[in-house]
Amino acid sequence: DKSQLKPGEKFKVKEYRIVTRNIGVIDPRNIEEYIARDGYFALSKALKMKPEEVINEIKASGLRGRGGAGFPTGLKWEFTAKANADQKYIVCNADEGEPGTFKDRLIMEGDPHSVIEAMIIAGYAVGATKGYIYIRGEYYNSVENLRKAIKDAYEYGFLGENILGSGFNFDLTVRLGAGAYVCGEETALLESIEGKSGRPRLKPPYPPQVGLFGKPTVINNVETLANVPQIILNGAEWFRSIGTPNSPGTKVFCLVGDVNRRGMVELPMGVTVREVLYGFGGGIKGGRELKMVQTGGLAGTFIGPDKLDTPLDYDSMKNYGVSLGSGVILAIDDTHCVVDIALNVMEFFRHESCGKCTPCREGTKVACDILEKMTKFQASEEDLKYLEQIAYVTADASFCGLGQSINVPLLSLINNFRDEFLAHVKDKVCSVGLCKEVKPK
Ligand code: L3W
Repeated sequence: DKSQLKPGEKFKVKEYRIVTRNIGVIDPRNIEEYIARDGYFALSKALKMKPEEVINEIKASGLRGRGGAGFPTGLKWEFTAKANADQKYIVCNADEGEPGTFKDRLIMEGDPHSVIEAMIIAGYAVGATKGYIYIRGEYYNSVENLRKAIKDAYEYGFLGENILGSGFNFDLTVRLGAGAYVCGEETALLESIEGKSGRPRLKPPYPPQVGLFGKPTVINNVETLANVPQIILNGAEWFRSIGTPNSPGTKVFCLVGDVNRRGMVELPMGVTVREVLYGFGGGIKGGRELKMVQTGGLAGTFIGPDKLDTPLDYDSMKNYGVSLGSGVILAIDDTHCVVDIALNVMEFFRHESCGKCTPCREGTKVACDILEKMTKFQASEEDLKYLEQIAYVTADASFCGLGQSINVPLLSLINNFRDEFLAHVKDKVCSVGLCKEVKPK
């Protein structure tokens, strides 16, 4: 493969472990091993600071949401702190449902206390006394380890009343989701905690103003929270010395697909797609040609091998049309058909659409119908044009992020591989021989 490193050549980028620093190092079910690695020292330090000083430290660090959207964490905390209410909440979005993403699971399994410690710090900073971790029900080991960690944290006086003699109280509960992708959308998640069916709310108002049970609520992703104790301990300046000016810190990437080594790796923000794929993935399986890479999860952009030097940070979408998202890097070799991939992606969204709004419910269905016709060589050029229109309309008119993002994977596939789509509709040819003609009934 031409993109591989030359013999003896080394990648400059090295693993940098902040949120994964304890994973595989400590026994996650033993709180004393966490404490021995500076665990709960950040909480102790934060409780001696003023709440606004804690928020200012997080703001100064430049930490941004690691679930995908990259919203500044300190701002969310500040909005919630400034909101007037008798009750406020901290919610951890642990409903990791993005296909190919498993970083939050491994963080919660391997270092549950880092998330718990961060939530207590967030509670102190914004004036919230209750927290919920909303986690995928299928994540059995994470759920078990979190529950054990919460029980131990209560026993050691890190949770409950008068934490470390500070006068601050904080309670934490785990809530299990039932596997609906849309429940990872923050307002659907809130509905689900409230015992309703997980369907998104209209935004604004945003959760920091009107959140759980109508009260001001901070919602942060697992990986975002796991950064917090280290920022409080080491300071904003230390955090800013890693990554890029607009995206400080690290990102945990999940490498999946046709690479030699699949798995999770934490790297400084700004690392390139090539460095992740070849430096850590060890290149494409079986020495085959790389056909494309999808970054950012199933709602992310498909890019061709010409864009491998794109840096991965929160500006990459704006500057290079490449999404960072939740950090998935999916490698796809030349044995795959683009139409089949597009159908696969759209089937996922059709299945996971909650049905609340018509554009998403119907748009994903129509897109699947057209793509299925293409795989049977029954579609026309008009159908391809209609598919592009459906992508725009669904994205423009859908109620929440699920339907609003289907244009990204679909149009990036069509724009990068238009010839292959045209071959299916005009010449009735599939370059990899996967699609076969089926006569309409
Ligand atoms: C207060 C304002 N808060 C925005 C908050 C908002 C939310 C956050 C981002 O995520 C990502 C996408 C995919 N006052 C505010 C405000 N906020 N304006 O900022 O909001 P938004 O709407 O930009 O994005 P989002 O819908 O929360 C979309 C990624 O999520 N995704 C899937 C991710 C999956 C995982 C996983 O499985 N672990 O992370 C799918 O689309 O990358 O970038 O909190 O309230 N004026």
